[in-house]
Amino acid sequence: MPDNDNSSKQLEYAMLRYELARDKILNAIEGIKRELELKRRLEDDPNKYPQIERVESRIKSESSIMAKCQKKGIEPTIDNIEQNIHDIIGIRIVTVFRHEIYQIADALLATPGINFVKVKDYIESPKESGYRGYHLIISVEVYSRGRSSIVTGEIQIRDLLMDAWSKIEHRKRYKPHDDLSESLDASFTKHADILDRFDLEVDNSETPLNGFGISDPNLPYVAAFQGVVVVSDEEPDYGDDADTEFGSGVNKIPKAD
Ligand code: 0O2
Repeated sequence: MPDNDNSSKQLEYAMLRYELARDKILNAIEGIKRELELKRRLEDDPNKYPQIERVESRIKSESSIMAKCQKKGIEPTIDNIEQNIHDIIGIRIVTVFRHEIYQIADALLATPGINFVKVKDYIESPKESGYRGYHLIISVEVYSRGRSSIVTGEIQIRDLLMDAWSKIEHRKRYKPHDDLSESLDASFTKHADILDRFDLEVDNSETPLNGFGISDPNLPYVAAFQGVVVVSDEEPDYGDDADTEFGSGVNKIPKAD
């Protein structure tokens, strides 16, 4: 991390931008969660609406940021960090059922101010470890020091079974403090597959995918799930002196008529 006075001030300002962006994303999620809770309370069939079981968030620690810079082979400058590391803000949403993951992703991407950058679908393509989850990289605009900045963050959406496995595996294997026996190592991967089968079995596939009332297949953001990226009428103008530019990483195409 840069060590002179000016750099450490710049770092503090960068961290402020991350905190503002995290709060903005959390606020959007809270809006979705509360509306769903209300719908579940007021409507005839509460199971029609997805349920957000819990929301967690963290800002990556300085040592983790340094480790990630090393892993990516980049100098740990603020510009490099802002442009190459997209999970400094990490937000996790836990749903009850598997299909609800996609409904929540849908709802998020339909929220004004939340811009789609990239999806990593570790449910369709689990990691070798057995890890499953739906990771959305999104960006939001924040204002500080009289300027606008685009800040990216990662939203991990998992259901309860995926989350339980991941939490235990995170403690015992993913970020281990002790050596893991070979048999437990293999057991994690085997049980990820077993849980996946159970997860599919209990998933209520009858629940309509438009339960939240916004998942219209004609809406352009739905294309995001098909690997095409989307969602704005036109490229926003952040001005020449915007703090960071993720323009090249944020792959926006105009809405279809
Ligand atoms: P922590 O402690 O949870 O914050 P990238 O360079 O960002 O594209 P990366 O870092 O592999 O590639 O990102 P990716 O694939 O989105 O995964 C990052 C996060 O997913 C991790 O964050 C974990 O939270 C979770 N994750 C990924 N793989 C596993 C796994 O095998 N087991 C578990 N339990 N979690 C996993 P961090 O920052 O690594 O860790």
